Amino acid sequence: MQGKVINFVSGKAMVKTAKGNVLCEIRGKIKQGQNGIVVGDDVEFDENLEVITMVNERRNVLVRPRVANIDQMLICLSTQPPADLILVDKLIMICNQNKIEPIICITKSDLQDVAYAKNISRQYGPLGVKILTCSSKTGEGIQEVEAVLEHKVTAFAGQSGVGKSALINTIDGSNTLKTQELTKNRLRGKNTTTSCSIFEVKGALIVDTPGFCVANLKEENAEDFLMLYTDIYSFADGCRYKSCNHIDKTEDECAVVRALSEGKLAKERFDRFYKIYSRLSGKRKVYDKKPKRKGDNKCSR
Ligand SMILES: Nc1nc2c(ncn2[C@@H]2O[C@H](COP(=O)(O)OP(=O)(O)OP(=O)(O)O)[C@@H](O)[C@H]2O)c(=O)[nH]1
Ligand SMILES: [Mg+2]
Ligand SMILES: [Zn+2]
Repeated sequence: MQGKVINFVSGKAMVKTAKGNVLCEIRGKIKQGQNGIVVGDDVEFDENLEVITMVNERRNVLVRPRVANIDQMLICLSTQPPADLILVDKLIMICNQNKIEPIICITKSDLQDVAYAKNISRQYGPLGVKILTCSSKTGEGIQEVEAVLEHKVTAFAGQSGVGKSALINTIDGSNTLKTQELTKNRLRGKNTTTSCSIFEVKGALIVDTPGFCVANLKEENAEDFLMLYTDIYSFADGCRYKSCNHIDKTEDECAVVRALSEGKLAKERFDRFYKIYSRLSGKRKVYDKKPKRKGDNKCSR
């Protein structure tokens, strides 16, 4: 019989099947953990023995949280805590790298005006990323969020405190998931959600994550990094010189400079890109390292 691993309970895998959930043993060659079976795995199991017999090939697998076969990522951002758009850029890159569809979800719309959503649209609209706005408090936009989740496996990602668990609770019409007020600790990146499991909510499979980790991102060299900024990469293709630095050129020479002046690429997004790109390409040392504070969550970036 076939099913999907939705979480682990005392060393066993909870497998969701068309006929309900079955708690299966993990034996023999199939192991749980770093190189073994993970949440999201599609598996075959022996119905009588309730033992997993095979793990199907994965479409993708992320490192932290360890989760496989994600269709789309709902990247949540809001004004509380203030949005970290470098993190949003990086989450989109992780999506591009792992064939996951990124969707931006502006949460807590009751706390900000339309100008905020417009600014986000200006920066991310040109990428073709879907942008939703919602509030768990007022219910605004919740139906639109539900519609994109249907029949898909979606990982909820974004900074701690952005309202991921609250949003899942609202969609579910329950209070199953723990949420927490923003406190000093929260702003330092201590997550309320600490484990990774899949929930079935109104025909959608949802992974609530303890703040996604950009440890998933393999930004080894400048060229690979540029390719993951798909919008900038597609403009860079039109530059006159092969080794264009996209910065001190004229509009005639450089398609990126041209896109910036025509408003097809947001300056803020380019600046965030360039800061890391120039460090990777060794062009300029502009990477300002912040000293680490005690208690900072290792996994918030
Ligand atoms: N005003 C307002 N507050 C909200 C909304 N959604 C969530 N909150 C509040 O934001 C705080 C954090 O929400 P959580 O759902 O715990 O945030 P989270 O993203 O799951 O955080 P982690 O689990 O730490 O990653 C809570 O105090 C919620 O009540 C909203 O739509 N409007
Ligand atoms: Mg949470
Ligand atoms: Zn250029």
